[in-house]
Amino acid sequence: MKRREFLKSGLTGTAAFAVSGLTLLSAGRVEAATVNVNLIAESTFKNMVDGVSVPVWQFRDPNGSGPGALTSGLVVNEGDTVNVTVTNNLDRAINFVIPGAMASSPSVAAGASRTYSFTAPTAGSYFYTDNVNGEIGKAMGLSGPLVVMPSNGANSLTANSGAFDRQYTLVMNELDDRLNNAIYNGQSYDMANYEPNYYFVNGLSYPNTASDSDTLVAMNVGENVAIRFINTGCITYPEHFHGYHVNVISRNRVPETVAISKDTTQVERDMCTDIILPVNQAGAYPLHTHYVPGVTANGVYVYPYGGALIVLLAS
Ligand SMILES: [Cu+2]
Repeated sequence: MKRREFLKSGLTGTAAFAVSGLTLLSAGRVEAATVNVNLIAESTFKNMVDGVSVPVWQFRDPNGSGPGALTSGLVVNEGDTVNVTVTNNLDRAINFVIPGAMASSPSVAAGASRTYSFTAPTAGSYFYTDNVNGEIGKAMGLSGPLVVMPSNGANSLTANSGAFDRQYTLVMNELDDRLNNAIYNGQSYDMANYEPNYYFVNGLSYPNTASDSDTLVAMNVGENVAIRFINTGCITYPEHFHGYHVNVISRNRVPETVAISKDTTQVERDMCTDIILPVNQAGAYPLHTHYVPGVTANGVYVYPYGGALIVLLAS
C-alpha cells in the first residue's frame, strides 16, 4: 500500500507515520496498545538532489514509512508496548537503540533477526539508530524518528504543554559521500575526517523539501504549529526561522524553563528540540540551518538546488 493511501485510511493502533501538517488531528487513542513493527536494515542507493547516487544504509518499514523520503518512522502513544523486529540485511552486526529511552541493546548479527521490545516512554520526540558501529551507523543513515504522543490523547507535545493545531516532524541529517563510498567498499572511515557534503530534512534536499507535504510547512494564520526537530546526524543544526519567532517547549524531553521567543534554536547532535510556532502573519519564509554548508549540495548553494532548507508557507 502506498503511504498516502495508508495515511488516508486513518487506522489507529498502527505505528505508521502520520505526523505531518495535512494528516494530523487523528482522533486521540487513549488506551495503551501493542504495536508490532518490522524494520529491515539494508544497504541501498540514494539519489542526491544533483543526480549523484550514493550508497546509504536505512531502516525500511515494509508496511509504512517515515515523513518525506524516510523509509521508516514510528508514532506511538505513551505506555504502548512496542515490538520492533529488526531483520539485518547489512554486512555486519547492528543494534536498535533509542537515545534517552533505550540506551543499549543486544546486537543482531548480519543475516539474522531480533525483536526489540520497549514500553513507549514519556511523550516527546526521539529517534532510533544503531550504536554498535560507532558513529558509522548514523553517518550511513541508519536511523528513524520516534514520536510519542501523550497518553491522554491530547494533540500536544507533552501532557502539560498547550494544544497545537498541526505538527511537523523534521529529521535533520547529512552525509559525507567519501564515508559512504568507503563503507560500501568494505573500507573504514575515520570520523575525524567527516566533512558532509549533502544535507537533508526528512531525507530530502531543497527544492524537493518545498514540494513534499511532510517538509513544506503549511500553516494558517492564528494557529500554533508544533515542529519537532530530530537531529539524527553527526553535526549540529542551528535552525533559523525567517518571518517568525518560536517558543522552545523541550530539548530531549526536558521542558524549557526559561521560555524566550527566538528566531534561531540550536539542535545539538543527538538532540530532539520541540518548538511551537505561533503563526502571526501570512507569507512564505525560509527555515534553514545557519551552518552555511548545510544549505548546499556538494558545494552548490540553493539554486538550482541545495541542502537542508525548507519553506514555511502561511495563509
Ligand atoms: Cu536565512
